[in-house]
Amino acid sequence: MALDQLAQSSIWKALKKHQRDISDLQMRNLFAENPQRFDEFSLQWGDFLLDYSKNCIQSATMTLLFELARHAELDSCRDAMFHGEAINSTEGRAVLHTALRNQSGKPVVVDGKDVMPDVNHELDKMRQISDDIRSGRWLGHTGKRISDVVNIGIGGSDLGPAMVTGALKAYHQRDLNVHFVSNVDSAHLLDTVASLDPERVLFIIVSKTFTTQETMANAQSARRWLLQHINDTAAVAKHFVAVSTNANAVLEFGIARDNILGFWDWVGGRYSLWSTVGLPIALAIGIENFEGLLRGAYQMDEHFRTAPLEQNMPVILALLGIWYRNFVGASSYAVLPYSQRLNRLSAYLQQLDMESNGKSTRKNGEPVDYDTGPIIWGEPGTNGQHAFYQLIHQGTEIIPCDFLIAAQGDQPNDEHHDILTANFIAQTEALMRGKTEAEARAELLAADMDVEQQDQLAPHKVFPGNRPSNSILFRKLTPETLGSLIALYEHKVFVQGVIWNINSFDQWGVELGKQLAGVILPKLKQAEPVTGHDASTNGLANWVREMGSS
Ligand code: G6Q
Repeated sequence: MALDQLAQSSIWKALKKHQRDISDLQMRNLFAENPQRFDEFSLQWGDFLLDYSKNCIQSATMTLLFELARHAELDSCRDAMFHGEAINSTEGRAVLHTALRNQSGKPVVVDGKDVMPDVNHELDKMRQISDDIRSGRWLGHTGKRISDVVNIGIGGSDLGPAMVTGALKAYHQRDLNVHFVSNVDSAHLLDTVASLDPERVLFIIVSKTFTTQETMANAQSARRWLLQHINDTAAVAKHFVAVSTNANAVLEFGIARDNILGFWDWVGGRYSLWSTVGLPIALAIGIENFEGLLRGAYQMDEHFRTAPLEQNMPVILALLGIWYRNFVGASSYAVLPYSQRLNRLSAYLQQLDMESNGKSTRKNGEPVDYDTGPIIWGEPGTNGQHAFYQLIHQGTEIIPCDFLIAAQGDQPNDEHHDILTANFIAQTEALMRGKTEAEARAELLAADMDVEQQDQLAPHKVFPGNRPSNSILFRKLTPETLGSLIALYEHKVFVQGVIWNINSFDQWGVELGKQLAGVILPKLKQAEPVTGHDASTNGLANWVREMGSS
């Protein structure tokens, strides 16, 4: 297959050469020379605007990148995903999070069976539970209304729902609080339940496999906590629901069959917030708003599926990412939402992107000979401006950034939102323009500094500029726009995986640590010293055995 020789392909080589040819270009000059640059390198879609004009690119760059996407046969790979082919080759699974938000009324067939009736059935069950809890019809064991929901899950069973629930705080039902416990550190569960009334708590145990060590430990502890306060095992039926593909294990845990929501092996953990894993979201914002989230994602799916590559937002974002990773050599990528409520977006995208594309083996089992997924990181603006932006502006590495903001805040006439927006726009301008030595000197002169002081300070006040950013704007942070935004990144990650010819849907890299933790755990409690590992591992385990018990 052509992609197996990606780095030797003529299009790859053409991009390498092109990067060398344009490496001296300065974006500030490109803007000065071409007043149409914003029109040329921006895209409006629905309530979204993507401005990618502040990138170190020319139209020839994009032409070559689109050719790279065609070389990778992106169209047919995309269709294979939407049509339910087993594109997760190492696990022999289809990848169909798009079916969970399919609003077309058309069937989606996996192994000869339309999955949509099952998808809608589980959504109906979710609607029932969500409506019952929110309306107060569902009562706890002692007859009290549920006031607090504690979601227990980790990784894909935590990050997406936690991020979305936080982002849509404006849509929360006031008398129902939703909490998330993921870490096996008991502080997470204990701190969360400390102020809760057990008679009013509903625990959701979310685990695709229902075998994950951390989630099982937290679920058992939550059960014990409940039964310490309500001394009747029958209470579990009113205070626990589970979301899992492993119904037998859930039943064994003691959760009633009626309280189990299912999903399917063709939903990857980090792509599962659209499924019943989204129950805490539905509880927080109501099923209608949850459906709004699905609708927004569906609209982005349709855009991704049908728009020409040149006007396709996820494709453009993906190709720009490839440009910086493979041709400019950027090893990290910052996601900077100017929204406090999106404060978990970067953490969520870390998993989505790094677990999907942090791979060095191609689909055919051969090692890659090019870089793949970058390090994804970020924090909300403006906080980051007072912390790590220094390095983005004046550090030695190029860090491409996505800046995100809603045009409207939640409050009408909100001066804070104007300040937020001004900072957002100013940062992208500052990164692009930089500050020349002449400009720095002129400022110092205006501040009455003599030549000696100017000589001393000017080098520190120079900003190289030419630092790339995408600006992603949307009208308002609503369930619909958030759904579209998440789907945008999902498809971006997909496109990059296609070009890198890796399987974006497995995660073997998380297995080894899990295996070894299972071996070490019993040894921490054994009477005799730990041996049989390397000196460091033995030493750590033995130090903890000693210090932990004193
Ligand atoms: C996601 C990963 C991983 C997974 C967790 C939780 O794509 O597979 O983050 O979601 O390990 O797994 P369970 O849902 O099975 O507990």
